[in-house]
Amino acid sequence: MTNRTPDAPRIDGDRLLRRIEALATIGPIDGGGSCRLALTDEDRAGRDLVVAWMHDLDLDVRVDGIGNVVGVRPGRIDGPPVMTGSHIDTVRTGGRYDGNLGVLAGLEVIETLEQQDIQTENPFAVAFFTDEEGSRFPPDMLGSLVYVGGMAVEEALDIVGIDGAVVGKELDRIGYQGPFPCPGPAPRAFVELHIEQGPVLEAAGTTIGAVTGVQGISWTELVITGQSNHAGTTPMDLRHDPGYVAAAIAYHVRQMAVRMGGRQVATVGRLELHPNLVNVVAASASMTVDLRNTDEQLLREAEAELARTVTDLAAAEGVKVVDRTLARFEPVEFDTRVIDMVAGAAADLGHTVQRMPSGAGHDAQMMARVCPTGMVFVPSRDGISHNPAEHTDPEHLVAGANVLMRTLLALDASDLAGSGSGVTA
Ligand code: HGY
Ligand code: MN
Ligand code: MN
Repeated sequence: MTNRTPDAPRIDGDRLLRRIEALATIGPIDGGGSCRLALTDEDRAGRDLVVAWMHDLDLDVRVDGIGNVVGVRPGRIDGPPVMTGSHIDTVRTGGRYDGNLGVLAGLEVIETLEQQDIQTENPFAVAFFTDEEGSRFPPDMLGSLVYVGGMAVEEALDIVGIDGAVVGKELDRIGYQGPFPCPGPAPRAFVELHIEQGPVLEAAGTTIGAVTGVQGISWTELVITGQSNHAGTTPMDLRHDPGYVAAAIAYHVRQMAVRMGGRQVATVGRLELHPNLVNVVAASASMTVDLRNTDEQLLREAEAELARTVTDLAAAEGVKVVDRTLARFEPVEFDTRVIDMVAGAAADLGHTVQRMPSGAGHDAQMMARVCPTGMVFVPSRDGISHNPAEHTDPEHLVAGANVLMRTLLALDASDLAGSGSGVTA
């Protein structure tokens, strides 16, 4: 589509794509994706690469007590920056765009401003937040949650991961426990570019999503303890089988989400049996249930039904269940003024745009607690993400970065003030 505003600065698309490729080579996995679980050596290597790029741009690089990294370019005046960013940690089977695009597009915007000698009114900042995925150390969005004061850094540093590692020890081990305070300073505004990770934009043939908010998230871990026994000799009516109860819970939450319809989703992503042998009735099962909905009341109803189901199954089978909440965030609505700026920037640049909620969690949902916040989405091929096959067409990556830049510059020139967010939490 032709650009209706030829004067707007444009990013260097090839440079952005080169950086995405370079970061993807760290923690590479089959299929072209990456595995950089939070605070692992691979995460450290990814951090080191992005920090080096920040230094190349002479940014003032600040590392805080939970390992969030913020690079700041000065503006004409001092004060809270216009901020962008995302995350560079990945799930175990991550793609190369989830999170990485938002951080590298932020770097690209700053490099473009530098190259074209454009001085902004306010400082500009690009950040990557620690442990956005939450799959090693729950909850997700841990770093940005601490950044906005949603969790004390001391509490976050004590979190034990699925592998028994401790956040504070790992942060120290990789050399990213920084001196800057948590909570961090509220920016003037925050906009995050991210792949949609779902099928909506591609199905509609739309290039840009002006994200209206993020749905509510509920993560529960269930540890089910029964009686290990012989698979061949134990009559069915004498069993106390955690494997059966775990499977029944997985079946029930799937049926519940399908029955509820709308935007309700339910996922059993982690399920481990012990001793996990073909001829042994399991002694224990450990599983997670991820429930999400854009409607807080419906999400609570889904949680209540899960709790009833677990209680009933445990009583009938004679097993013990210990549940633990790993993450619980209510739906968030972004600032309508920022959403409008994203939609306006997309239209000005000649791109198709539609407003939509996010099914995935993002650091922006935390930043919305402290400043006017929005997000820019670009399409995901076949709606696939959290999968090495994750793909977004280069022209969409570039379009998203240009919309991000235009939105940030609009925020810089605006007199936007106040939190303005619609945070329900
Ligand atoms: O789980 C999520 O939605 C995000 O990828 N952390
Ligand atoms: Mn992400
Ligand atoms: Mn993700």
